[in-house]
Amino acid sequence: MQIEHISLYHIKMELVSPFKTSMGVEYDEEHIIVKVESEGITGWGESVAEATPFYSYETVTTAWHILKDFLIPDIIGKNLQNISDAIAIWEKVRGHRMAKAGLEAALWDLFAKSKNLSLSKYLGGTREKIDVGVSIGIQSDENELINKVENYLGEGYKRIKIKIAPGEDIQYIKSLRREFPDILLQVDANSAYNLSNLNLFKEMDNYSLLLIEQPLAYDDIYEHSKLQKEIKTPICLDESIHSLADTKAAIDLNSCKIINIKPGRVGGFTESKLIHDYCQSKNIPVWHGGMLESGIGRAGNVALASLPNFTLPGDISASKRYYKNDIVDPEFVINSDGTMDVPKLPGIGVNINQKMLDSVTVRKELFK
Ligand code: OSB
Ligand code: MG
Repeated sequence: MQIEHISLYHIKMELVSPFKTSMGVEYDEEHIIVKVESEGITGWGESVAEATPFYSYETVTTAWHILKDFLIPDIIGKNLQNISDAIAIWEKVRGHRMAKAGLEAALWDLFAKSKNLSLSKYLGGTREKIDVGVSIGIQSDENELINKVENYLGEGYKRIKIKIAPGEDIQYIKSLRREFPDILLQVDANSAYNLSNLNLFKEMDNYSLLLIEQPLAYDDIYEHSKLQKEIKTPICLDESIHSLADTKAAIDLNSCKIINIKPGRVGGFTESKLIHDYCQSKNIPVWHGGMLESGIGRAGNVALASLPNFTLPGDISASKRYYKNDIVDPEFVINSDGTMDVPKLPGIGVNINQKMLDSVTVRKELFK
């Protein structure tokens, strides 16, 4: 397909409530929306680099720079036969996976639409509905958390994930388990601990957690293997996994028993599929993480999570759990049975609400 125009939109969307993690508090989310126009078709993607380099070294500013100065010039005006053509061209750019993933996602949407296939079908998805959970930030006290969880369970969410940080961990887990003995519960530390906290993790073994997400350093695989040997609860890696190679290392070292896949973190849907397939061959379940995406990124996440080895509920929640108004139409909603419908229309399967997109855009640039 002849790549004619590419537009970047730096968006800033206010969260319905602040999101506190061991990395800090977020009040709004900044991402980059990527639009690719070719032969009368428009493809959309979202780069999940944030305003700050706290989850990843990438930021909106670095992703914009890499897109504008390297990735876009490499494909604009070219006739791409398939997505792997673009990936091969970008291979010389090391890292910057969130920048790549945003543009790659727009190409996936474009190619799926050109073949009149839903993105789910085009990616190899096999489900019409996916199981979804909710990721809850650190609350000011245990009662606040219990209230939140009660509300989300009432809306149908199948699994609860809470963020933890040193000093804001075991007491929250204990009180949630006391109140809700049977719910699917997991925790996410976002790298806030080290091996000296071993006793704390051993204590967590008593609360039937589904998994502990990224307890140790964001760039570690080795020490997680030491921790996993000492505890029964499965470790799930998020921050440490950027590629199929990282996945192989983590599985080979027994550093985790579960993998969180976020297309942004691993450079896109192509790498996500490789990780998904490899984990499936090794009997390692995967689930879909989230980056507080707008509906554009969320649509891609829902499509990817329809692949068969996404066997645990994802951090894919309804639009209104994040934002008062989403930039897609229809917005994403949760069914009362804790599932979300996978869009069936071609590509990402939702329309862009251009008025809403314009209202959250703080910077825009067109390339041709
Ligand atoms: O660690 O999974 C994480 C949001 C931003 C950065 C990192 C993470 C998260 C979440 C939110 O947990 C998940 C969601 O989008 O619902
Ligand atoms: Mg995480």
